Amino acid sequence: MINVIGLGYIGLPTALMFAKNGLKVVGTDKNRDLIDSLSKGKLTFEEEGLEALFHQSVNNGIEFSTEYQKTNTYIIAVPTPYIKKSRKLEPKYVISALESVLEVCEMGSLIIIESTISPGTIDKYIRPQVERKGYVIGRDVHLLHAPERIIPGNMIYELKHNSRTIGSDNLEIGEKVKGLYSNFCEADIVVTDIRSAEMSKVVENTYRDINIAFANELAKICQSDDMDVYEIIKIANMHPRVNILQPGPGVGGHCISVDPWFLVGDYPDLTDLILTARHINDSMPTHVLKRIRDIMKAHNISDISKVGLYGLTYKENVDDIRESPTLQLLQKMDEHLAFGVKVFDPLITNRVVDYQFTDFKEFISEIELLVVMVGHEHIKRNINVMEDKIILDTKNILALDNSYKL
Ligand code: SAJ
Repeated sequence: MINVIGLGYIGLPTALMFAKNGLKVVGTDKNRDLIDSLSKGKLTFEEEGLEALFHQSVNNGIEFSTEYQKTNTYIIAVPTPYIKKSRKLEPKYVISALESVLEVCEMGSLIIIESTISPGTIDKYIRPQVERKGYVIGRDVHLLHAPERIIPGNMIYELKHNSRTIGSDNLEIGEKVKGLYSNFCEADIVVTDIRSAEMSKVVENTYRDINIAFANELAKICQSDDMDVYEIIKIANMHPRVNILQPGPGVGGHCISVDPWFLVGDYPDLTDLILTARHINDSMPTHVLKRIRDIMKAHNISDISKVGLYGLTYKENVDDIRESPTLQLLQKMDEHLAFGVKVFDPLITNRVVDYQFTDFKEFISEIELLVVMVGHEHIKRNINVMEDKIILDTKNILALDNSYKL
């Protein structure tokens, strides 16, 4: 039996995939409300294909509990927040999950950490903790790191089709865990050592952050000198060895905007490029604010309450607002005591910020300048409602001739 610890964005779909493919799975989370909800057949977040997968897994007997189970295979997928001040990883949830596992696990158990951790975390925090409890690693328990790679919005497809990495001290044990993941993962699974697995995960997200920073810097250059950044990126990407990502109002989410900081925090003297990329991406909400100010001036709009931000989530078609560019932008406005900008997101129905609307038509009717911060499908379907609005399309998704761009 596999005991999956932590039933959030990663743990839940992973547990469901194992169960769907016939393995006995118990999902454990300390959040009783979450367990009650899942036990009643109610999902806690939306994701393409998750509902169907959930029903299949329930039919296959997946169980949910607040208790850690006595077994020999654990997958830990608890959050690893980062400490804002030091920019370092906060390992306390992984450590506490590990301690609870050690209290119940069978001898020779596999303890697989899926949560993203900064390079060196297992050596620095996890191994000493296991040893302090009197266990011999490699004999009493086996530690592994199997970082996830799935992208919100396409998680279920990617769980099956993305290649994976298994970090292990011992090749044989690594191969055993590779066999386990092969139950649902059809792509290559690379077995490597633990530090390489930790590092490669953070490197992947850092690579994307740097690439987006390049696109954002290009957007600023092009905007300053009246060139079309989208046209230029499109043409450059036709070169067989060029693949520039898209500029946008900032980089949010719990991965790309966070993981590069682990490298900066641990290697401050060696991370000039990574740090600069972070600064460029973090500067984008301010760049959007400048664009808003210039457009307001050009159209004689003096009242900020005539401006509406569309989108609160960190990217399109997900309901996750962590570190979102819109929240970053509102924070900047707050610092300048500029209140009253209106906000709407079709996927966020609970109230998370001031001046937030839940009715799209009402939101639109009260504003003159619409700032598209997120490219949800919803807005593409509603272009007709916005005909008389001035539009700043920071995601370049509306294909309107007269809209302003980043
Ligand atoms: N963004 C841009 N321009 C782009 C692409 C993205 O501005 O061309 C922005 C998005 O709008 C968003 C942010 O970047 O604010 C991050 O979004 P994302 O779609 O690039 O990535 P995440 O954070 O949803 O998921 C990433 C993925 N990592 C990589 O692609 C290397 C995913 O595979 C990881 O599993 C995930 O991080 C994670 O959990 O680490």
